[in-house]
Amino acid sequence: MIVAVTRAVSPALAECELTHLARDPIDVAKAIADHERYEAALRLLGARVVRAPEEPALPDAVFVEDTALVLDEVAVITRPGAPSRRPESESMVKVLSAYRSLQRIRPPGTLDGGDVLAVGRTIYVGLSSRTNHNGLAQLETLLREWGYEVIPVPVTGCLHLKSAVTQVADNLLLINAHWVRPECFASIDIMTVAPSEPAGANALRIGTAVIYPSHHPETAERLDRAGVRVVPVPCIELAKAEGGVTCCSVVFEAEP
Ligand code: CIR
Repeated sequence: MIVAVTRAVSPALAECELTHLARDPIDVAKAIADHERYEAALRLLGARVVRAPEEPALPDAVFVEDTALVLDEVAVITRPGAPSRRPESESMVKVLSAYRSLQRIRPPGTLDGGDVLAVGRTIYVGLSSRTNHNGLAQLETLLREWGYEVIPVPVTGCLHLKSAVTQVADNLLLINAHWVRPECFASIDIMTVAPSEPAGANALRIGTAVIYPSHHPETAERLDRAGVRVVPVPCIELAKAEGGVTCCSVVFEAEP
């Protein structure tokens, strides 16, 4: 069974952290409606949606991806780089302990789940404004016993590694080559985003399909031509908060 942990949009979303975008008014009611469409897309693709407890006082709490990394063997509770986001982790501990044994990133390490791209046994970790060398080193130590290779990847111009690159098929990455160097992923095929859609590299792969923002139609067309099934979702309001489709869930395999 595929589990997708999500969390309700906070009514305080408009006070979210922002790094690269100017603050643009957010229609929270529309963000909530879009988020419901996103959860419906997860269910359509066979995932069981498990909602983490609401955190109405934490503006960015809907972006659960940043709080945890779940692998087959273990879940790692992260220590988000933005101090305002650190209280989001505690309620994820309760949810994820039902599925995995837990490890934690500890101070002075910081690591956002949005900076972690797992491709098989290789874990690419973005060195962004949110994830530091200490966090990366802790992750490497935690995962060594299971034979994962942790590879640091410099990221510029965007918030997280997965703003710049995500996996869309078995051996295919979707990438914005201005934000991350394609050479970092030497053995994997690369498809670039449409030039007019620089934020289009964030796709959420579920099985053989991807959940993908409906506001990036040209890149969606490229994915379609490459044989990737695209399930479009509206997510412009969450994008104003610098969120994408991977950020709104933590997806993993679990026993039924
Ligand atoms: C933040 O700046 O932390 C939020 N406003 C957006 C987080 C998006 N998360 C992600 O891409 N994994």
